[in-house]
Amino acid sequence: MSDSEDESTDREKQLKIVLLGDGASGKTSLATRYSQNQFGKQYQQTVGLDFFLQRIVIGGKSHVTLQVWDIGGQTLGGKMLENYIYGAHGILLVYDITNYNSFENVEDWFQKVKKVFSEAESLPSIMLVGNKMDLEHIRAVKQDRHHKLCSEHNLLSHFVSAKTGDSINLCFKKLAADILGLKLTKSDLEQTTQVVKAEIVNYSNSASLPRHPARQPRSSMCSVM
Ligand code: G3D
Ligand code: MG
Repeated sequence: MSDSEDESTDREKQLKIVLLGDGASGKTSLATRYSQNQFGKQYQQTVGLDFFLQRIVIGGKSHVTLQVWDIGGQTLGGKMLENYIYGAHGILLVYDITNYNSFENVEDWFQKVKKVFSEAESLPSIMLVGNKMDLEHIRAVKQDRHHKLCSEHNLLSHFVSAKTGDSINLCFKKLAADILGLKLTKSDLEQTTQVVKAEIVNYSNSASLPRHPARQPRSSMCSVM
């Protein structure tokens, strides 16, 4: 296959994934952990909107690029929100398992997605993500409630911790596999469930650290699609 054919295949397989959910549910932390394997050093945002690209392999042979969007400080009433959701192939509806309110509001975030896709034939793949699993001891949302909401709205389900990194790669892989109609293999599951220790940040030194490691193919400026 020539280089140009290679590139066009890659372009075809770029999936837009949008992180939605209440402020402080951990969207930016999830994005930072996934893109840079870091916690607590949030990337600089451009006018409250940002995305990065992440290449993954599913089933050992299907290459796909995820275009992961963080909506920044946008709230449910935010003017730009519908533009961010527009064209998404996958949505992560994120809530904080220690904050019941953030779970209750998932319904409204879901309705917003339905509104944006009301003219379309089908909804994107949507996953309910309970974040902050490292705080299980102060969990405020019972697992039953989580699973009930998933079955009511036909949502994929996942629990993660942006702090420890637990299960984050698998979360994105599961969503991408669902979008593409692919099955995850045993090796996909094994490779992506490892727990990464949260880094202890020395805030007095962290200001001088580079925020964007060179190997990360991400854009610091982007336009609304
Ligand atoms: P948002 O982008 O959805 O608004 P952030 O949320 O990513 O900014 O996270 C909000 C706060 O929750 C941050 O704390 C962040 O460190 C914390 N947080 C995010 N994910 C986790 C997690 O998995 N576990 C724990 N324990 N905390 C998490 P601060 O104190 O900076 O506001
Ligand atoms: Mg944020």
